[in-house]
Amino acid sequence: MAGEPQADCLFCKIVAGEVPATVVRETPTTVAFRDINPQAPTHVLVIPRVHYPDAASLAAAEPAVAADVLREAAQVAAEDKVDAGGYRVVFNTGAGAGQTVFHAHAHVLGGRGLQWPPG
Ligand code: D5M
Repeated sequence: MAGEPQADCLFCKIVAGEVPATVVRETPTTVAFRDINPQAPTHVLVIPRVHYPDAASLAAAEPAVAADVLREAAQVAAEDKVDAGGYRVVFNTGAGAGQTVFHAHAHVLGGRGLQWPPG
């Protein structure tokens, strides 16, 4: 069912504590942890505890939780002190955009200059 944990989902396993992660923040609806392959000095993923395959389906089904993810992205940037210098929040959506884990997640990237447009 939509929103339910998926047995084959890596990020559902992180939410459940079955796969280790460097968790930096937790709320009743979200978990934030450091990316295993960081692309910037700060590279944190903010995920909803509920399972939706991407940000679009999360926002459509549970807009309040999607807002929680955005709020937590800002909190992560503030706690890592990258907010003043500027940071980026990215939702890769679909394989063609580079999405590899199909559990909605925001990348929070900061701590270095970021080019535009991204590759
Ligand atoms: O981003 C998926 C991201 O998930 C990618 O940047 C690597 C990261 N990743 C994969 N496995 C782990 C674990 N176990 N811990 C932390 N981070 C992880 P996408 O937008 O789907 O390409």
